[in-house]
Amino acid sequence: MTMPSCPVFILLLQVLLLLLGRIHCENEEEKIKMEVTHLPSVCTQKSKRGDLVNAHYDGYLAKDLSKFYCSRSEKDGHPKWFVLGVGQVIKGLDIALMDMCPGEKRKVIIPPSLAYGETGYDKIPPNATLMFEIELLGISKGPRSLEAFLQIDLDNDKFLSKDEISHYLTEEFKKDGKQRDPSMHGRILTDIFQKNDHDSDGLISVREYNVYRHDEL
Ligand SMILES: *[C@@H]1O[C@H](CO)[C@@H](O)[C@H](O)[C@H]1NC(C)=O
Ligand SMILES: [Ca+2]
Repeated sequence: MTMPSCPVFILLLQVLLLLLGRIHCENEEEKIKMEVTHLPSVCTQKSKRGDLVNAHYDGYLAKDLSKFYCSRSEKDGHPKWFVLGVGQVIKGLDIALMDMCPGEKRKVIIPPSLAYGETGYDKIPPNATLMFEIELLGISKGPRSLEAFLQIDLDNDKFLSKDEISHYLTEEFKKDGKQRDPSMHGRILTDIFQKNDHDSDGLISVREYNVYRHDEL
């Protein structure tokens, strides 16, 4: 093997440094700046991916602080319910709302790459950095979280079959180790399908599972 000649070597080195520089810059760009503006003295739980969270958030354009969105004035000012970390809100908010206590408030600055990107959206111009004031009001997990749905949906087809729910019940019953009448399993299963399989196709869809049940609040 021959060594590359000196000018070629230097060129390679420069390209490498350039690439490293770019990666570094891109990482910088991706970052969200976060400031906790209120932390409650008691924190019962912290928000995480898959939780159904209830939050207020007001959005501003960072460049002139003009307000483009206010959850307090939309939908009669009811706070938003959404599943955290699954893309129901922009990426930046999905990240900024993680690890928050109920009652906590944050001020966050979100780069365009984690918001509406190079195209923008509606009132948001292209390449806009956004500022949000967020307040997490509540966290609801429970068996109706999207997290639980995905856990039950073994074949990942976004429908829960009787087999999948039956398997889930078996696993849940094993956890607490209590003796149960075997017929109870079947009764629960029948009950679940009666209450949730609204179109009676023998499968429970995400909507039927009611992951978004708080949407209309
Ligand atoms: C947005 O940013 C991208 C990448 O930096 C750039 O190529 C593009 O021209 C920008 N668009 C506008 C409208 O400024
Ligand atoms: Ca399924």
